[in-house]
Amino acid sequence: MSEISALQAARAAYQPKLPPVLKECGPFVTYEGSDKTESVADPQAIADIFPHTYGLPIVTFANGQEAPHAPLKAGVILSGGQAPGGHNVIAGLFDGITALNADSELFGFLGGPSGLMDDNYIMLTADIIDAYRNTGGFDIIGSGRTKLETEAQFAQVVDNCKKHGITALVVIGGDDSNTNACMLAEYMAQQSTGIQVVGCPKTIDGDLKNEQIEVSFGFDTATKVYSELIGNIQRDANSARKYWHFVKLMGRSASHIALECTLQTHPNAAVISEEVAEKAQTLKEIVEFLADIVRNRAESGFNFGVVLVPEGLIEFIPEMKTLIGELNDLLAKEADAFKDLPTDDDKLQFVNGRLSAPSCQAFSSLPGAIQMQLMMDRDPHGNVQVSRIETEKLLVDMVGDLLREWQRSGAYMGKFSTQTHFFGYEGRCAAPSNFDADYCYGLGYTAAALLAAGKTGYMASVRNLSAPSSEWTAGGIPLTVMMNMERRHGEDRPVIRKALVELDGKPFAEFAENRAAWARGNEFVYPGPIQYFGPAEVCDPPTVTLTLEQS
Ligand code: FBP
Repeated sequence: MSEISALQAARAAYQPKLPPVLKECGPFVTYEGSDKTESVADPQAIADIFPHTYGLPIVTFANGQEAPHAPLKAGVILSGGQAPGGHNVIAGLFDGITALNADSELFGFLGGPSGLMDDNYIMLTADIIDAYRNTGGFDIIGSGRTKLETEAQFAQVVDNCKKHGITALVVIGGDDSNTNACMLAEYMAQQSTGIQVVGCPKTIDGDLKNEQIEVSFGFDTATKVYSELIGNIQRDANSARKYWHFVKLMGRSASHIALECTLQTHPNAAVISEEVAEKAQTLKEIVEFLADIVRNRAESGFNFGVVLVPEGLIEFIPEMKTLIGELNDLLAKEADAFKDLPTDDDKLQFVNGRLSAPSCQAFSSLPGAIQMQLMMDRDPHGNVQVSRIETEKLLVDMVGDLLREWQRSGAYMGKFSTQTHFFGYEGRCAAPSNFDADYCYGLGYTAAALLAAGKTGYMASVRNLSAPSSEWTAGGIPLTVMMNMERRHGEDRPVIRKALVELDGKPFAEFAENRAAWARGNEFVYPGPIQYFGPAEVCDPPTVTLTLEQS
């Protein structure tokens, strides 16, 4: 076995805290059900597509008593981007099913959904699980972004499960993966396969949430890691007083990560994509807004500062959204012709000649490097890979150009030296905070209890998360509750609704109330690194977003 750090060795001994009902009753819980449920939108369309799994009650675990249970053979996959705590979900699931019956078995399908289709797996034994408890990463079985959505794929999954006698699958993933889990559950029920499907809410992006799913796992740890780094940069900026730092933060679409880090650290400026879309701000207006903050601070003698930019920003700027939509269609339809073009110039000409006039103008206004980044390969869902677009550099360039213009007319006298950063991969595989270690273990254990209760088409739900874990509750929410119809690739399709930052919500209100003061002064907060040993207020606090949302 490779060497492990002293911290990892100490963390291996950490026993995650379970919601009390699971701690007392193990997976042998009884449950209470709500009334028949409805989907968040388009109820008739969703009911028609999911006749076997629509309308199930929300399940809340109550009491329970140990009782004999047959061994359970379950399979598990990790799907999509890494998020801290994934290993603890698997550990909770393993402990849950082996508490039901010591002979239960857990198949870990390798590399995400493709492992399930190709029957590529390892048996997850107690020794393997023990080596990964409370660690970051998804390396125990790996992950992948293959889509699992066609009937032929589902049939292959059934064949593989039947071959091994697997009667339950747990999908640990984000909105797209759980949308696929919902379809798989419906297929399993429709075909009377007897195979249960349960999901767990994963993504650092924090955009898989609703009334029952208070937060997706990994968001807590990732935002704490980024906030530590931002705090360190703010201290450096405030010490050296010579640089403006532009920091791009991961989060494919929603700005929850950027907003949470802003609330934790109080930078001089933060752009929130959802506000940009709501106000239909142009790129030029965003640049003017930021340049104005730089100029005002220069007048106070502060030629330094920190700006946070969400990764998904570019797709929320109306003219860029249209441009990206056209590029996505073009690159999908003419993929072969485009792939064969030999030079970057040929590619630019090819694209320019096929865009609408306004998009052509928006495209031409961008620096060459960004144009090339917008033409890079799409992800399996046909989306631009926003993590590879250097929005922070784009903004630095454009703000710098505008400040130079103002300088020439005497409207600005300051200095604008810059540094750019992108924080994403630094936090995605960090060792889980106590919050994520407990939450993830609870989610995995909840999934086991849902399986024991015979449930299918549910997502594991652990709730009341802003309170200490001794007050957490657990249960399941039907996957169909989260679904609505959306236009994807020219078709109306059922998908789990993504949760964007709500501009009338408390976290955004807190930012809006304070941002002018944070822009003017140096009210930086330095959160420091995640702590595991020490007082609860240092080691266990939930995110500011969760605290405000539940206050
Ligand atoms: P998931 O939604 O699958 O959890 O992934 C989130 C994410 O971390 C985004 O924030 C980011 O845009 C993307 O993954 C990057 O993924 P990759 O490294 O596969 O390009």
